[in-house]
This record gives sequence, C-alpha cells and structure tokens, in this order.
Amino acid sequence: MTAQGRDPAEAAGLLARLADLVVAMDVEGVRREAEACLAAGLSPTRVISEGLSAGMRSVGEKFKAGEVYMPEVLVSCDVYYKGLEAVRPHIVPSDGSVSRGKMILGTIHGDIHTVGKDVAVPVFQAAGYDVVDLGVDVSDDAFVDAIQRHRPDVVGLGTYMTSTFMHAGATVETIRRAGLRERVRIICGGPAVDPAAARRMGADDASDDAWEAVGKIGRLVECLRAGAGRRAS
Ligand code: B12
Repeated sequence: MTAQGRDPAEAAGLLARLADLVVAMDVEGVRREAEACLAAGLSPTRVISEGLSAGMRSVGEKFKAGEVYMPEVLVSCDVYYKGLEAVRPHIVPSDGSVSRGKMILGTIHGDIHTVGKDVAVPVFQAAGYDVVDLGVDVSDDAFVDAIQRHRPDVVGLGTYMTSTFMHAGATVETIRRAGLRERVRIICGGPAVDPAAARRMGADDASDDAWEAVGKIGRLVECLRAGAGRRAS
C-alpha cells in the first residue's frame, strides 16, 4: 500500500516534513526524507513539487517577511539542490502522464538567479508539461534558436530582478523580428514581475508563483491551440 495510492494523509505528512527540512536547512535530513518519500511510493515529481519546491516557496516568503536573511536563503538553496540530486535519477520522462504541451524556460540575459527557475521547472513538469531548461543568462538570440529547435507552445522568461524583467521587452522583440512571435505564448516569471507590465512589453502574462502559473500556462496553451488572438489570453 503506497502513500501515493492509498493514504493521502500519510503522503501529505511526508511531503510537509520534507518541505520543513528545506526551511530548517537540514542537508542530511532532506536526503533521507526525500528517499523515504520515494520509498513510500510518492512520484518523483510530487516529491519535488509538493515537498522540496514547497519548502523553497516558504523560504522565499520568510525572506520577504524579514524572518530569514540572505545567508539562510543560500543554505536552503543548497539543501534544496541536495534533495533534488537524490530525486532526479528517479524521474522517468513525463512521469507516465500525457504531455499537456511543450515549454522552453530560461533565465534571461543579465540574470544569474537559478533557484526560482529550478523550483518552477519541476512544478511545470509535475503539471504535465514537457519542459526544456535553457539555463541562466540566456541571450535573446538563444531564445530564438531554442524556439526554432524545440518548437514549444510556451516560452518562459525567468526574470528575477526589476532590470531583467524590464529586459523582457527586448527579448520579445527579438522573437517577433525572427517571425516567431505568433507561434508561441510568452510568460514571464520571478519575484518582480507584473502581468500588466509584461503585456505592455509584448509578452502574454506573468506570475510570481509557479503553482499559480500552471493555470495561466494552461490557458495560454488553450488559446494558442484555438488560434485565438494573443491579447485574448
Ligand atoms: C538567493 C538570491 C540571490 C543569490 C542567487 C543564488 C542562486 N543560485 O539563485 C545571489 C546571492 C547569487 C544573488 C545575487 C544577486 N541578487 Co539576488 N536574491 C536572492 C533572493 C534572496 C532569493 C531568490 C530565491 O531563490 N527565491 C526563491 C524562489 C523559489 O523564488 P522566485 O525566484 O520568486 O521563484 C518563484 C516564482 O517567481 C516562480 N518562477 C520562477 N521562475 C519562473 C519562471 C516562469 C516562466 C514562471 C511563470 C514562474 C517562475 O516560481 C518560483 C516558485 O513560486 C532574492 C529575494 C527574493 N525575495 O526573491 C534576491 C533578489 C532577487 N536579488 C536581488 C539582487 C539585486 C541581486 C544582485 C544584483 C545583488 C548584488 N548587489 O550583487 C545579484 C544579481 C546577480 C545577477 N546578475 O543576477 C534583488 C532584486 C531586486 C530587484 N527587484 O531588482 C532581490 C529581490 C533581493 C532584494 N530585495 O533586493 N541573489
């Protein structure tokens, strides 16, 4: 009887404990608990999305509230990555589910923050998207190349500072000039984004929360497939 299949309370307890260990900066504990989650039958994507990533989400919230400081955030990042290391080998492509669409995602030019992207990617994968991670400090031309190569439905622009969010307009313009804008929907992500500002820069939407973004991405894919005008999304 697995935690995944039979006992939602047990699964929720395991995942909550894993999230708490990221907040508590417990590097050894996180590995052990991640392995315990897998041994209990929880899927790798759930362990990442509802355990490790949920822990990083709490850390971000605590930082915003002034309850933890930068050094603690950085240790939690390391703990998050240790947990990810333990779970990643167990991920089978698309986790047995049907792909809801293809997405490319990269942190845009001038930005080297990795954690938001590395939290968001597994959340999107867990939601059923086939995600190609382009890495950090991705040039506008590299986004164009990736659209031509991977033919995604959605382009995710990771923008973790105000300055790099403001750069999204230039990235969208480069995609437009390459004649690819109508083929894709574009969503910005990061703590400094604003959906109205993103639309003014030519993107389709924005979100500062990966879990909320899943719904937005779903609507963007639906609109793209329905051939609806961009602003309708
Ligand atoms: C850790 C951190 C660093 C680390 C990064 C380590 C790493 N490996 O990533 C280090 C120390 C290197 C760093 C450097 C800098 N940082 Co810094 N950093 C942070 C900090 C404290 C936490 C970021 C984080 O990991 N958050 C946790 C993650 C999970 O949250 P998130 O990124 O928002 O991601 C969530 C969502 O946004 C969403 N999401 C993420 N990506 C995507 C993508 C898409 C497409 C979608 C839809 C959604 C989505 O999903 C995630 C889960 O919900 C933030 C403060 C903060 N509150 O965010 C500052 C912060 C982002 N940094 C900031 C700054 C200014 C800098 C520096 C310029 C500092 C300096 N003076 O050197 C440099 C910039 C270097 C560069 N060129 O990029 C500022 C940006 C301010 C601004 N608005 O412009 C912040 C906000 C701190 C502040 N209040 O001043 N930083």
